[in-house]
Amino acid sequence: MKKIIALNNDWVFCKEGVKETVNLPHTWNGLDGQGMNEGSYYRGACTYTRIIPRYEGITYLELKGANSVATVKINGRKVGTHEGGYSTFRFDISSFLSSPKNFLEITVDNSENKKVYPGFADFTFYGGLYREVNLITDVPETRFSLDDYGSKGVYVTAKTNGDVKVKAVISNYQKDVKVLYEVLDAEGKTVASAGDREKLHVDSPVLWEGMKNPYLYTLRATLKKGENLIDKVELRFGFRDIKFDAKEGCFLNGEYIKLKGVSRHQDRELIGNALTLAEHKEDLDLIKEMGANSIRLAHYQQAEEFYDLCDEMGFLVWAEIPVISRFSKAAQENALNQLEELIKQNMHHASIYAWGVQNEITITSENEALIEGIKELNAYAKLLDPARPTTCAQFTMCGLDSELNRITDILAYNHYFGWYMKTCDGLDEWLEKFHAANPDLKMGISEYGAEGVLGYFGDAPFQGDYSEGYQALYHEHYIRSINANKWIWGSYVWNMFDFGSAIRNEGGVKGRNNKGLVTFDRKTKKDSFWLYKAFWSDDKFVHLVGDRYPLRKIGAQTFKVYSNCDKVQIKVNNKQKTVTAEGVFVFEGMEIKAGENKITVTAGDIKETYIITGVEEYPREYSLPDDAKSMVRNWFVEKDSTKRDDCFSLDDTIGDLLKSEDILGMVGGAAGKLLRSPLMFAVKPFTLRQLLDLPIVNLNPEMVDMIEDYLGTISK
Ligand code: ADA
Repeated sequence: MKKIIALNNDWVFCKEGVKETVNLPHTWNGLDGQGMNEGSYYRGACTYTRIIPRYEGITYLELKGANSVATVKINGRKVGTHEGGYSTFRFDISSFLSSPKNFLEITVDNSENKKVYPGFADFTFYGGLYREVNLITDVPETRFSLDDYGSKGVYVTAKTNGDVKVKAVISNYQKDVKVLYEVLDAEGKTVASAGDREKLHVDSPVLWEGMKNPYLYTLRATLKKGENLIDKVELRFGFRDIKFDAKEGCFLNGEYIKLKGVSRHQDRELIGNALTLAEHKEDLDLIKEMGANSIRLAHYQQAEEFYDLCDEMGFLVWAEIPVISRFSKAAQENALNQLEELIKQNMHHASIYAWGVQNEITITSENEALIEGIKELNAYAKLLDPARPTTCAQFTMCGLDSELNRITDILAYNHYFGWYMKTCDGLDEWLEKFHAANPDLKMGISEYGAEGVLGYFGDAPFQGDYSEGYQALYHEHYIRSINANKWIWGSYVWNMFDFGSAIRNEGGVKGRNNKGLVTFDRKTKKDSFWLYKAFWSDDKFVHLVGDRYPLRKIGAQTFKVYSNCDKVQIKVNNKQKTVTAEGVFVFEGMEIKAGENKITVTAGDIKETYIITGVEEYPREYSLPDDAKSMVRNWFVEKDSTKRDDCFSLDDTIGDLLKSEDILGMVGGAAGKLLRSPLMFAVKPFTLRQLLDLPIVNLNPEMVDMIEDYLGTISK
């Protein structure tokens, strides 16, 4: 029988000639990947070395995640290379363990690599051996394959009628080896078994019903020689069925369910992606506390234990590969490989309801090769797992009539109306147009969010002030619009947690995307966290918006409370008011006096008390520092205005714009079509701005602003 030996301690880590002893999980970008340096973060090759003993028989080396290209050598001989930073992979090292002490060297490289996704994205590509490394010893000659894309060599799918389908890849099968499949219920009782038939049946199975009842069964696959057990694989799975309808939304086991979701990156302040079970668990507890029932695990495969916990807790998970931002033909093979690893390693998880094949892949261009590439990925996902829908996260500018909207089974859009674009109303206008144009498409919202940096506070938050107050207003708008449109099957806040993005320097914070509902260290829940809790959770509470800011201006003030109670009362000094509402309770005209003020918020038997101080003016530190003030621009848009001066704008003529291939590829939808049409030759002397004003173009003003932003990224 196989034995797993953890190899997590006492590695000698070497970066640019400097050596230190480290334990895994480990990344070398925990600090510099989060803006804690001058300039950029280290992207290059580093080595991890240690001695391993000789093992008799078949021995594998298993790496649960190495970002992003890893080359393994033993005693100086190359064992193999793995490309892609987020999946499990293994090498058979039996023939390399030649002496009692063997020198194992793993080179991990996170430098830019055109052949490996992700190439360009708004998150830090932390380098390192950031998950466990194991030795698998005593591997039997005949075994469930350890060579099938990092999987356990056994695949299971189940239907709500009790049918279970198993597929096993067995290495070196010999006739005297007996295969046995069994299904065990949650108490460990065998409820179905079959010889080497790959079909089993469980009578009246208990369904996996998301958070209502995340009931899991175990498939046990064993290999026996005579009475000797030689190999065993156990996979937990659930009986469940998920369906999507373009008008009615999502159904889990035939019952309507709105997917109330958040996205999650796998990193944390100071430690980067080198996470342990405790951090994974804490993230999930926070997500659960807020009342979400779904998680988009953006933008890549996450830790096995995270999917396990999602199965147990009942979250519905969107899992995806890092095919993001910029399509690369050179990386297509790697994309297919990462997809196969993701699916083969995870297809037993009841929580995973869809495979995501791309995110915002059209931000720099939309062309034939890209469409074909995404079609190929989609078809491959369907081939590997016909039972699960495929999905994708479209860039806001992807045209309503784009062919890309009709590739995956379901789809979703990322929208930042009200953040990268001035007002939230753009969302409602877009939703209406989209649904009218595509009543048959099953559409969700894969991302939406606004920055909320702790410390900034004012009485009238506005777009671009980076305050939690504006972030909360933005989310108030979105959650209401999402709830008002039943046809939207689900949505994902971008993001549950602030995360590392070394390319960023925004809102006075370096190296971080501040769109989290909870801070990077997980210690502070921003106001928006409580807003979602008010709409999504049944666990009763009241939260005074801005309660961490102890100063208020003297005079009549408006207070806001988020709560999931029906009726909330506020008492400011001696004056009290009661409001009945859903989620958001607004109390106008509450008098604040100089000095100390006592505020009490009550709903039923819940009572919270706050002391605030009345002041003439808010201190300077309550607002964005002057040197951090600038227009909010999307993360991939050139922010340096002097550089932007050399770039195109809406005021360039069509004739000049048409000379640039980049521009032709970049402007999608109606405007793109228009640009490519022969009609353009007639209008060469006109500026793009004049053209976009034509009624036939019918773009909302926010989209026009965005086009201007993109043009500003292309040098003339
Ligand atoms: C994109 C992208 C995300 C995210 C977001 C943002 O939409 O898909 O990775 O970082 O931008 O915050 O701007």
